[in-house]
Amino acid sequence: MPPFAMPPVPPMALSLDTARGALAPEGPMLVRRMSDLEGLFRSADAWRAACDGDDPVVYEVTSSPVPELPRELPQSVTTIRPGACGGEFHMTKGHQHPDPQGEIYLGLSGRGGLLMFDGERPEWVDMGPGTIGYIPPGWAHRSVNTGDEPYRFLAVYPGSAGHDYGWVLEHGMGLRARRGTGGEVSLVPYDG
Ligand code: M6P
Ligand code: ZN
Repeated sequence: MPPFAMPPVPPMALSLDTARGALAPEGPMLVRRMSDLEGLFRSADAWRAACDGDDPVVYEVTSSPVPELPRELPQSVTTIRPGACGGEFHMTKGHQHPDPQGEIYLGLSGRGGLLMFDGERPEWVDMGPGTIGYIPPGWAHRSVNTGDEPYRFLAVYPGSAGHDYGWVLEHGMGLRARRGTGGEVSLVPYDG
């Protein structure tokens, strides 16, 4: 019998509470605080001050029970809280897939952006409820909350893709999303 005939999880329905970002049944849950985002914001001083303060939760990731294994299609719901650090909007760490495979995001609530970078070219996709963002193979990806409410999205990705965070620390993401004086999004060069 081929291995895919004995799946680690059975066929199932999941319920998604878009207002709370909850999945049922639910798998692992991840909470990332400001102190988990070292080296990512432009202003190291602002980042340190936030860590030394209340070290706020920046985002939470709720996963389905589908495991990150080859041939599986795990799902997760990420909620990025509103806010900024040194004028830069709250964002995810961002990662590259060590096994270059695509990924799909579906905006659920709030306003955000999907920043992608292939090492040379950055791309920005405005995200909101009902927007599907497509991440092609080989593009690192980071999500940003550009609004005043929590920004929430569903992700579906190949279970063998993996998460390489070192790639982003080494190569950057091409652009930074800063909050303008009127609250608007200002995209600036990564070192700007
Ligand atoms: C989405 C998916 C996850 C990812 C999460 C948080 O839900 O892309 O695979 O873990 O966002 O992003 P990061 O891993 O960059 O912190
Ligand atoms: Zn990914």
